Amino acid sequence: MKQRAKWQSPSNIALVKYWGKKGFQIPSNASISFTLSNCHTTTQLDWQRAESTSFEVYLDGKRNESFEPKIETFFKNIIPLFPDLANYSYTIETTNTFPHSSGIASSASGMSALALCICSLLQQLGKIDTDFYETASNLARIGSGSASRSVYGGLVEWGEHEDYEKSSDQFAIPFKGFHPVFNTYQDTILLVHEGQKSVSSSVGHGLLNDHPFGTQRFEVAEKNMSKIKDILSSGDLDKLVELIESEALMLHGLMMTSTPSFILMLPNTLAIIQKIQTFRKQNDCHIAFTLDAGANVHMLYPEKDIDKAQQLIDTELIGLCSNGKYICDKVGNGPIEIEC
Ligand code: 2P0
Repeated sequence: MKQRAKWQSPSNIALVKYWGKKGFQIPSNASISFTLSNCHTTTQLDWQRAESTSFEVYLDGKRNESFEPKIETFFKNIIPLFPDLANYSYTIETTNTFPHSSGIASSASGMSALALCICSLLQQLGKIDTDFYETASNLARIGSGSASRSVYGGLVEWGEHEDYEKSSDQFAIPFKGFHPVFNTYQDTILLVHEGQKSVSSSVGHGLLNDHPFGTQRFEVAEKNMSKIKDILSSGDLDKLVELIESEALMLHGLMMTSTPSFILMLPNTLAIIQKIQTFRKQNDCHIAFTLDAGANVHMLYPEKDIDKAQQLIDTELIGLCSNGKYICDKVGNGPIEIEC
């Protein structure tokens, strides 16, 4: 039997943000994201029976020992769930479609791709007795919270919330029944800063412990999850724009008001935000922004606004991007298993 699995798995962009944990990889509030299409990781996992667990990680064909401790920690955390995983040595070969230096987080796509490969191994061993993707999402979460949402296409919810049936802190679920406008939603990622993020996600999540506005944030996030469910079902884009921009600014506001504080926006981030808001007012469209924990801007818009968005980029935004760079992406269908 072949001792290899290969999966392509996408990144995602959160609309209501996960920021803050209660306990080990348990989110302080539920979150919801669009799965992307073009920004993805492809990972091949090879395994061989061995006396003890060992790892070799290759990135773009080159051994990358700096990733190996993170992978080792990940396996240490999932082996208690699936003890058979301890009986192998692993080779992990991974490539991303987006450049490493772009400042786009690869943990969601990378950890979900690896989790899916591990699930293929577990399936071969006959060790998966619940749903394959639910197991993959659970393992991906243990590697990186946002990765739990990357195992499904479309819109994906993670975290227990009373308005989302079968929602769980352990794994993400696909959000069904959304308005068709979201089948073709666009995400243009405007690269303001290429390079490493200045605050790691573990430090970032930790900032919410004892944060002066932490409790309020988690309450607002729970309410925003209720609101966005209605918005995504009805396709009310005016309300969507208002909610996602507020979520993005709140995320950054929380980082600005924590101890220590972090300002992750750069002057061009703010300039882009203002250009987007002014253009929207003047051009009767639904082009909006959201932000990750960094300086880059995700410009989200429906397919009907593609021409306007391109005009905005060409005339106003490209000069504010690092080396004029931006990445065109859109909602995607989720991971793909690759023959190998
Ligand atoms: C999100 N982010 O919902 C939020 C919004 C960034 C900003 O989840 O510690 O890499 O690996 O569970 O998932 C980034 O944090 O954190 C993140 P870990 P993760 O997408």
